[in-house]
Amino acid sequence: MKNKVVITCAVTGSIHTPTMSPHLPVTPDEIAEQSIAAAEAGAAILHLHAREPKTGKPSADPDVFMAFLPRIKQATDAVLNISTGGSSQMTLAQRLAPAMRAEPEMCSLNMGSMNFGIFPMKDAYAEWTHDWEPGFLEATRDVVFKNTFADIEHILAALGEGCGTRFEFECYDTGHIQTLAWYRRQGLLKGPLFLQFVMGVLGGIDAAPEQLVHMKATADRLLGGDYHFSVLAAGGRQMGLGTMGVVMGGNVRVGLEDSLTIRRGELARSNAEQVAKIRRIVEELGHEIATPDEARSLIGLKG
Ligand code: KMH
Ligand code: ZN
Repeated sequence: MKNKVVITCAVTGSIHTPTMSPHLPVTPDEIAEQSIAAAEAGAAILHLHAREPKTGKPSADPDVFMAFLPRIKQATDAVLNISTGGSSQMTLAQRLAPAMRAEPEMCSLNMGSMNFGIFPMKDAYAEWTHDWEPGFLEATRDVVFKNTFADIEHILAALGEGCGTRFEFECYDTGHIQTLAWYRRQGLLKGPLFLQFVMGVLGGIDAAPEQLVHMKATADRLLGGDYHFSVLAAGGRQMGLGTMGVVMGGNVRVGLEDSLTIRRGELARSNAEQVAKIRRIVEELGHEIATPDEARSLIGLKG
């Protein structure tokens, strides 16, 4: 029997800037409100970052996370998934601090080091950062989003073994699936694994249907049946490739972290609007969406 479809909503992220959309949640209140509405609209999993309330700059401060996590937990039963990617400008210790404090059911785990191209968004960054950090964006051209084997093992030990957290394995290219399969063969990972195919980040695989077929074929070959996948396509391919992933038997991630629009040329007014749209598509295709508890049992979360 086909599993129900797990919708993840990535609520704010660290890539988009407040100058790109007035609807991007920035303060703890805004993040909490939009997360709760996204869960009510059908998101079983909420993937969460934090931002400095005044500037909107990505924040790794556990206190900022704790200003919205308990509120979301109290108002919904959604799975809370805390980013360990943070932003490519943070150290690993900074990236892990919020999750080490919250000990969530789920965290992201980025499966390889890479270039991470945010410099094409230069106008929005110029407008946003001019007061607090001139030259910020140009400097990111020389930054590696660092996720070495040692980093991955550290996260698995600290959060996986230490806290019973399970992971959204972020795979930005087929090589990341090979790394995941290697750790599985070493006995460091217990299935079923939950893979997020991250498509369309400059530096990773591009967001094209052929590439999604290739990612899925690679995962099938290297992981057998011991995994579930979800599709995240950055920017304008979000809904199209997400839908294709569902048709291929997978799950889907939406949210303003990954795309600011609801359709070409039109800003989404909220995360919930994107969740509601993908939910309509999923249901029109004849699938049911998973509740948070159904997502927990699919992924083997501690609950
Ligand atoms: N920003 C996305 C492309 C993370 O938070 O660990 C990937 C992401 C990384 O969600
Ligand atoms: Zn993220």
